[in-house]
Amino acid sequence: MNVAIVGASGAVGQEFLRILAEREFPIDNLVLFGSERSAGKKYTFKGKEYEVKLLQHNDDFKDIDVAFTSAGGGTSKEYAETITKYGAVMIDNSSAFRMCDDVPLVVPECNAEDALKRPRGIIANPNCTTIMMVVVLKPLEQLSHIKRIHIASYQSASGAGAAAMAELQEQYRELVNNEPVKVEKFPHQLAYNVIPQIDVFTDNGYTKEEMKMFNETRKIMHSDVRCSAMCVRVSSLRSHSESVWIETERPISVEEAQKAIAAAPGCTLKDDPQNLVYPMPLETAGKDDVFVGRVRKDLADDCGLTFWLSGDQIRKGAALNAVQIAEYLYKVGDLK
Ligand code: A2P
Ligand code: 11C
Repeated sequence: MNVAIVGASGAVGQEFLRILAEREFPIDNLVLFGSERSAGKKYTFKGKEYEVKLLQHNDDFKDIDVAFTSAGGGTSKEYAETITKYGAVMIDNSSAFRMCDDVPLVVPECNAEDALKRPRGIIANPNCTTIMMVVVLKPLEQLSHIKRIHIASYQSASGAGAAAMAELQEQYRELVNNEPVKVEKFPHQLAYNVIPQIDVFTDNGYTKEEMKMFNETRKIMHSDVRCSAMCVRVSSLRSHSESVWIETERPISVEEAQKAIAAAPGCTLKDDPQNLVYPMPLETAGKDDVFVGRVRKDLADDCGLTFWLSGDQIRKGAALNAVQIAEYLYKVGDLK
């Protein structure tokens, strides 16, 4: 395969390099792209150095089979045609195309085969918070249809990119040294704080991040489920966590749910509260699975179940999910 990474210098871009190497993705040629800020910089992949090329409207994608793009929605929109013109499959991590009818939105554990129908050559990678939730919802939906979801998220700094992670670390240093705290990447100081806002507000009082959870969950799961989300930024560095309440058509017991989650691809059950065992971002960072614990009945709803999850936002929430999509296409012989 000839593979391109657009946004190679970013948090997700760097994770693409690690994951493609770890999983031995079959790469003949690798081409890295960025803006003027990183063009010319070198990154090592499997012991060989690669220089970042400037992303431009030219024929650089002519021989590319698959392009992983994670350089923001504006860049994806501007370059989609350039990238896909000669048949490259663009697996796009931005929100630019997710809700387009002619672009599949894919989490391989849920709807891998949707990736096969892509009239524009684009496959969208969902929002990280949505990806991690649907991986766990899938085995529960198979037990009984999920009608309603309430979710409160605890999202790490990494969701806002590499510079935001550095800003959080810098804020703690500044506070310890009694220096003024710089705030650029978040709406407020994040160190020693939680911020009940991710992305901008929409007209209904929800943020765009919260509306992504409503809309993307329905598209991925092919479901009429309604999802009401409260998305919050916390000071963990790279794993997102979520408290999820679901209402199903028939009541699901805790044991039934635990068994289904433990057996589901991409999920690890870590649910032993008596021994203080439940997933936490410090432990799930750097891992592939979504970790689930605190499974219990919803005391406010006879058909309700509630649980806690935590997973690495940069891996399963972004780069890993995109690579798994490419692996699926490769496995079924659907890459050019
Ligand atoms: P660059 O560093 O060259 O600007 P993060 O999500 O961690 O903030 O990273 C964003 C990524 O998107 C970076 O790799 C950045 O590259 C890339 N990027 C942003 N704008 C462009 C652009 N116009 N063309 C190419 N890459 C871009
Ligand atoms: C965050 N979930 O944690 C966001 C980042 O739609 O891909 C990813 C935004 C998106 O800030």
